[in-house]
Amino acid sequence: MAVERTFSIIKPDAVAKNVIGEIYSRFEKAGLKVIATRMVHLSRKDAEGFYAVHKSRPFFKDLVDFMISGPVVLSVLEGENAILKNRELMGATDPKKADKGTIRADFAQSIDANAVHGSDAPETAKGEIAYFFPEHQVYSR
Ligand code: RTP
Ligand code: MG
Repeated sequence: MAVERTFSIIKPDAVAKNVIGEIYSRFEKAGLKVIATRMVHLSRKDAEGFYAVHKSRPFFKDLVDFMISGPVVLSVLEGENAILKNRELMGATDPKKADKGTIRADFAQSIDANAVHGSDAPETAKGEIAYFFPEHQVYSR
């Protein structure tokens, strides 16, 4: 299994809940290393650009409004099978459908306020990482 990188966002609801450390701890216990990190309050332009793939979806405006409602934590995670591993740790998009013990089951309150984002494929991971982190701010180890 190859070492991969994935992109993670701890969304405004989870930052407000004070569970940044809890979530990082789950990444680390699963063998994922935080190799880049930054807390930021996204601008509307940043959030719209990041979610451009969802532009025509009915939930786009609510999603962007939510993502700019407070600070978020952006991270690059590295490890074996990192993309799928992170998706498993996150659980289903809708926390009501998320497996017990996943981040969303434990910390999310709704499909909008669902605690975390994680890349869904190698190409999207690459693009999402590059959207927020220049290569010299990513500390592979
Ligand atoms: P994410 O991109 O945040 O990791 O989540 P995901 O892959 O599980 O979900 P995705 O389909 O990519 O949707 C991105 C985010 O949009 C919100 N959403 N709302 N109301 C709705 O039907 C709906 N569907 C999606 C969620 O916050 C989701 O995380
Ligand atoms: Mg997605």
